Parts: sequence; structure tokens; C-alpha cells
Amino acid sequence: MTRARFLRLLAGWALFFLALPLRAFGETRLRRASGMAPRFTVPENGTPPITPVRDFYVEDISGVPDTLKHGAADWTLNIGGQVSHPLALSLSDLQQRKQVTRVITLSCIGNPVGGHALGTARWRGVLLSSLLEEAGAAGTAEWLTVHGADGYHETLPISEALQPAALLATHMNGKILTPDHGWPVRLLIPGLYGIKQVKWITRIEAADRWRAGYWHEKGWSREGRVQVFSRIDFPKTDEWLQRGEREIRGIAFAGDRGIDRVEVSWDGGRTWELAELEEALSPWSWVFWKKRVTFNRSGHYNLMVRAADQYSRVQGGNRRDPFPAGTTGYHRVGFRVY
Ligand SMILES: Nc1nc2c(c(=O)[nH]1)N[C@H]1C(S)=C(S)[C@@H](COP(=O)(O)O)O[C@H]1N2
Ligand SMILES: [Mo]
Repeated sequence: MTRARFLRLLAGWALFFLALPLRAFGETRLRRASGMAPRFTVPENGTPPITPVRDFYVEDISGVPDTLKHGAADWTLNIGGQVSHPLALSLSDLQQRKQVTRVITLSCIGNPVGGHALGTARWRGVLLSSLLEEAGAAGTAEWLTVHGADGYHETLPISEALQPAALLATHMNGKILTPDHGWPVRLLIPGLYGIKQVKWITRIEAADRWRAGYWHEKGWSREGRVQVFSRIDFPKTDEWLQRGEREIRGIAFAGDRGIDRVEVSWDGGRTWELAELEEALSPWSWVFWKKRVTFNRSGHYNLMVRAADQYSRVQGGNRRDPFPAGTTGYHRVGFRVY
């Protein structure tokens, strides 16, 4: 080896080792910025219309707050700020108000393509609009900041909070909320991602100023509007199917905008075929799609799905990271027929 060649090699290795910590630094920075990690499991036997509480994904910044781990006899919900009649409500005050039930799908903004960090439940509670009216918040205030007992807070436009299905929920699928899903009270506002759906609520403040929430400070979306999402549940990746007639299926979701259509493609997105839609459980829930397919030929198949909402906004095809505004991109499944 010549001296020049040796020096060049040496320089190359030196650069490589110098670059290693830099690269690692870049990656942790990215991970810290986007660091949302919803916990979910993939159901074995398909997706039921209503997600059982034990299978419902969980996401929060530091778990159930200590103050709520052993009951909450003295829990109070304060509604204040720019209101004419500040309210301090106990849990029984809240339960004496008119109760409504809404089927609403909740999705984490960190849910990946094909992911299960979304679920649908029957939420029962009090309409947020009725409490805001009672407190006289509809005047000058434009924003609502909602605080959780863990220090988490989020701000949203009052107009969102006044929509007819926005709920302060105390019950999920007919039972009192479990601690990890926000007992005693959590927010549910159709159309918005989970970042806005504050759990363990202690205080709601009407204000004329917007305030950055926990995830927005880390670079996530300010509005948190749900993107059009669709997923293939059957077949699964690498599954083996017997030849013959089969029903492929999955779900689609677009927040409060409703699903207009779902299409599947077998050729990587060159051509699309309509799938059949089941009736939505509610205007705020996911929709199930299915399609009867006859597989005459054995071999490998690639299936892709996309959806459009009722405003004809077609799901984006570019596979974008969930950070910062929710994922786009088509779910693909490769499987075999024998
Ligand atoms: N108080 C509080 N509320 C919170 C959070 C949190 O960390 N603290 N996380 C939010 C996020 S990011 C999501 S996706 C949903 C998840 O609700 P779940 O755990 O009931 O599924 O709660 C939201 N509400
Ligand atoms: Mo989330």
C-alpha cells in the first residue's frame, strides 16, 4: 500500500467515526421531537365495530396521575376564565346533568400507516356546549384551554367545543371510564386527533388567546384535524389464502367528515376498484369496507387501499411520517394464494 493510499484510508475511517455520534445525535433529536408512542395491540380476529375497552389503545405523557390512582372523592371540574358564571362541578353534579351517548372513533395523531392506535367506543357524558352555555362562555372568548390532572393541556377554538357531539365523557361502552382512559372525565371532540382529547380533566378555561399545548411545543400540529385514513384488516401481510372466493375487508376513517368511498388497487395504484361500504355507526365513527374477490390464480398478490371523505378529499398517497400532522400514504398488504 502506498503512503498516499494509506492516508486516504485513514482519513476516511476518521471521518466515519467522527460522523457516528453526529448521526446518533440527529436520530435522538428526531425521536425526541416526534416521541409519541401509542400502545396498541392488533386484534387476532378482525376489527369489531366497537372496540372493547381492554383492546383500546392508550397514549399519554406520564400515565395515570398519582392524585387519581386511589379514587377522587374531592375531584372538581372548574370552568372559568372569560365566563360570566364560573362553575365548580363535582362528579355527581356532572352526572345530574342531561346525559347523552355518542359513538366516536378516537385516533392518535401518531398512528402509523396500517396502525391500530385508533378505536371506536360508545361514550356517555354531558355535552360540552351545554356546560359552556351554562357558564356563559359564548361571549368574547375565542379559545378553550383544557387542563388534565397530569399537567397536560390543550387549546382549541370554542367553535369546535360547541359542535353538537363534543362531549365531556364519564363512561365508555356502558361502564365508568377506566383510569388509563381518563377517569373521571375526558374530552371527545369529533374530527380532531387524540392530542386534543384531554383526559383527567380538572379545569376548562375560556380565553381570548391561544396557547401552545404539550405536543405542539414539540412540533406537532396545532389544529390536529384527522387525515383520511384507511386500513386493510384481511388478508394480513404474508397470509396464505386458498384459491376461490374471498372477502377482503378493512376500515376507513375521516374524523367528522364521513367516508364517501374506498378503493382498492392490485397493481400498485395504477388502477382502482370501488369497495363496498357498510353503514357508518355514526357520523363520527370509522366505516367498514369489504369486497368479494375470486382468486383463480395462485401466486403473490399486492393489495393497496385508499379512501375519500364526503368532501371528496382523497387520501394522500405520499407516505408521510405521522409527525407532525398525522400520517398519509396507502396501506399495502402482500399475501399469497395457493
Ligand atoms: N391529560 C392527558 N390527556 C391526554 C394525553 C395526555 O398525555 N394527558 N394524551 C393525549 C393523546 S396524544 C391521545 S392519542 C389520547 C389517547 O386517549 P386514550 O389513551 O384513551 O386512547 O389522549 C390524549 N389526552
Ligand atoms: Mo396521541
